[in-house]
Amino acid sequence: MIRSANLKKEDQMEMVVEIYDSVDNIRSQDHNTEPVYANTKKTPQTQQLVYANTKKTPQTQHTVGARTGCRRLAAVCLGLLCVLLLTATTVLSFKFCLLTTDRAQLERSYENVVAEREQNIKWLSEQAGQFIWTYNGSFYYISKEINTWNKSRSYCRERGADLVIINSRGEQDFVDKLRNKNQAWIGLTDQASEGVWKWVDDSALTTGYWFRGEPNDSNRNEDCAVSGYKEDNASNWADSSCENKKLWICEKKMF
Ligand SMILES: [Ca+2]
Ligand SMILES: [Ca+2]
Ligand SMILES: [Ca+2]
Repeated sequence: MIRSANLKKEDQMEMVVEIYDSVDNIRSQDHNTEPVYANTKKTPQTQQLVYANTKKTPQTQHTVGARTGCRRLAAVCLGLLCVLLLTATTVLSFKFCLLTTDRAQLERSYENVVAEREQNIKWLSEQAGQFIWTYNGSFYYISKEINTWNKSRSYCRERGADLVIINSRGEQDFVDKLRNKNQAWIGLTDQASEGVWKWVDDSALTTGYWFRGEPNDSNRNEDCAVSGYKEDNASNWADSSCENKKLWICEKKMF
């Protein structure tokens, strides 16, 4: 009887080992498969032995589930990272396009400045030998002869300049020194419309330094402005006949 009992116990152990192997194989193929003992015909004691002798405990099942969750989390994180990279690439590409556009505009501006500088240098070269005065970013030329207002202006324009436009008290003081107590034409006229004084760049007169009583359009024939009508007076402009002959002052803006 004892031998028979031992044999049965050995049989039981062999069955346990077989079941253990089967469970391992099935779980290795599919982690979601229910425990094998559920489909076996073994007794509860055998099932307990199966669990007791196999390394796949419920804790191991939780570990497998946790690993699956980690993989899914990693996949989600990788997807988010891809989206972030794509967004960053798009934003950087857009900014690169803007920078490229700004650089092209800067290059065009630089080319314009260089062209203007070369033009000014050419103008200065053409004026070499003549007496050139500078003030506040402009070059000035005071004539050594006299002429009518229109011919004086033509002289300036033929040299890339124009009759002087006086924009400030400081520039008026500078012109006063330049003309050295002589009268000189300035770039101000009301030939286009009587009483409407405009500078030669077609801008309106805002601040004038007229001598008292001027402009008076004497004999209805005074449409050109002269500086130095009355010396020793800070306000010394007057209108005069454009056909009178006087010195003139050209201004060439550098900026
Ligand atoms: Ca000026
Ligand atoms: Ca007039
Ligand atoms: Ca007058």
